[in-house]
Amino acid sequence: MKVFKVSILFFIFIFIFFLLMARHTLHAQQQHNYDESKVPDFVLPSLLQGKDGGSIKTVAQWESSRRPEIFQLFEENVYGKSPLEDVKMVFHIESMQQDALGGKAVKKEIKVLFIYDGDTVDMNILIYLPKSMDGPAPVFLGLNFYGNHTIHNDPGIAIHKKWVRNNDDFGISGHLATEKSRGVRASRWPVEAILDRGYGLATIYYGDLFPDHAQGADDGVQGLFSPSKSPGPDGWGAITTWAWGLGKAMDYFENDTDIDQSKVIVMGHSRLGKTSLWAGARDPRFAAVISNNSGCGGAALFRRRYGETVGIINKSFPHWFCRNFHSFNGAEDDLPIDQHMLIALMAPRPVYVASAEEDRWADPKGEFLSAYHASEVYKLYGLQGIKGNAVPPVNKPILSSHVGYHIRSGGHNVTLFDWERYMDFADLHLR
Ligand code: GTR
Repeated sequence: MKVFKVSILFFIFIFIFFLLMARHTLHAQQQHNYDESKVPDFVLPSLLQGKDGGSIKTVAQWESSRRPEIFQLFEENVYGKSPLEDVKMVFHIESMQQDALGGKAVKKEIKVLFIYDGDTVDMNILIYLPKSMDGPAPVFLGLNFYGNHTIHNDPGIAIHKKWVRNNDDFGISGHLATEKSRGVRASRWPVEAILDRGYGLATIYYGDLFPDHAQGADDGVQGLFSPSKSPGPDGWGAITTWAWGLGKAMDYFENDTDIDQSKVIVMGHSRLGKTSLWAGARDPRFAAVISNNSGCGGAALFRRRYGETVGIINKSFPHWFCRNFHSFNGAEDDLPIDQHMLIALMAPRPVYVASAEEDRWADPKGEFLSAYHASEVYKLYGLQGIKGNAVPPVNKPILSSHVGYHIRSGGHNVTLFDWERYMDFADLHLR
């Protein structure tokens, strides 16, 4: 009897011990640091040293061996792979207006139908092109958070019927968008200013591809392939699915003679900035890539562990990355990559990273350092990257080099200042 009691006590003790340990680990993962003096020492994985230890000295070596190696590491450990089988696509012109926005723009709404194994999912591209253009227009392409109708108060934009995140300020409840949310995100999409500078704008509601919640996969594109092909540990998360959709928009642009397919600039903010970077890495057809306040899993270096960390992001958004990525919670130094390598995958194409001074969660310094370290690969191409390793002064953009950067005053947002710099950068490098 006594032995029995002792062993029960022993088990209770062990149980409590493990409970405390688990809590401690969880706590350690959720803590975030905003103190620069507490950023740990770290060594970044080398860009120009291959897996076999050999050093990469030429563009040919980079393109044939190191770049594919790094790309695969990102697919397997961070974002996940999209299926090898492809879908069929049908493009429908849903609307076409020659004198939109008071005569400034040609507006089109294109429904892209993805067809696989008898099932369909649709993605809707809203496009504004400058009316004054002669010849195909260069275009900025970006996903949006609440629906195409939220980017402008143009009454001609269709309102989607997909799942959408509730937002009291935007009058969105019951996960359904209504007329009330028309134009609510217009401040982030200065359509007229973009048109005035001779660029077009194309945008897609990201929920068409993967509704942004942990159970969203089957209600978007992944539902076409699953359940028979549900993703394995290195299978696609939401970010890869969103990036996949951006690539499909590029397929559409190749069929639209009003769009200059050689000048499509993919741009995204926050989680959609993580997505624009990954889309640019996956698809070399994007002529330039822009990351706006993309932070952890975007431009910021994981190893700095400043602001949002791997453990925190995987806990809050378990569906964004592949399952393998979760094994790096609290273990950033074990990652075979860091985000300077993601930026380097854009080379030799122009890439722009933007931070905001008050957006500490996204780690502005970590975003800058990624851009700085990626510049090594641009040098291989004989192109100018970012020169010094000091963050430039606030609101003083670096534009002339192939790797651009600015830190803007203010918080986590997309402003006219940001857009104007993206257009300056595109004018310099693409026109
Ligand atoms: C935050 C998340 C960030 C960023 C942001 C956004 O909650 O922690 O990584 O992606 O959302 O996308 O707005």
